Amino acid sequence: MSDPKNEVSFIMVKPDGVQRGLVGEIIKRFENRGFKLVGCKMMSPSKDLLETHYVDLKSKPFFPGLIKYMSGGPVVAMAWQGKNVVKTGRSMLGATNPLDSNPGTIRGDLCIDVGRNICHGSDSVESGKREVKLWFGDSTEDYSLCTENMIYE
Ligand code: 3AN
Repeated sequence: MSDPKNEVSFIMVKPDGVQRGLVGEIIKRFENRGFKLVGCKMMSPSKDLLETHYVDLKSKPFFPGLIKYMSGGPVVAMAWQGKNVVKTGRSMLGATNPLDSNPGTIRGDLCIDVGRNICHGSDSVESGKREVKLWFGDSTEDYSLCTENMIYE
């Protein structure tokens, strides 16, 4: 069985989050929790990449608007690693519709519109692997090369 401490989630600050200067706030919450940033890049994703990323939503009426919004400026794509990072990351982000997100979550504290919900987080361990591969290929970092581990005993 794979080591749960190696679980990865793809977390993205969307164009509205970048434009509003919320990159540091979102990174801070994941770092403070104890997760490890193993991949990070600012980029303007191509339409092809976005359509592949959101392939499951292709039939939704909001799909064209979603691709347009996500193409509206640079994003910060990140890979985060740690125990239960997918499920915990989703609860840190809050519900898809910010109006349903609890205070204390990223969306519950920082936004109000489902079409401008500032961040993305993988919704399953399998999606985490797929999305990190899609956005980073094999170029994430390996903390096993560090001599000290400050999170787990
Ligand atoms: P999540 O991002 O929480 O995993 P998904 O995967 O269902 O939610 O939706 C992906 C993105 O599509 C959302 N983050 C949001 O930007 C957009 N979206 C989802 N539902 C709606 C909706 N009803 N109207 C407009 N945009 C939506």
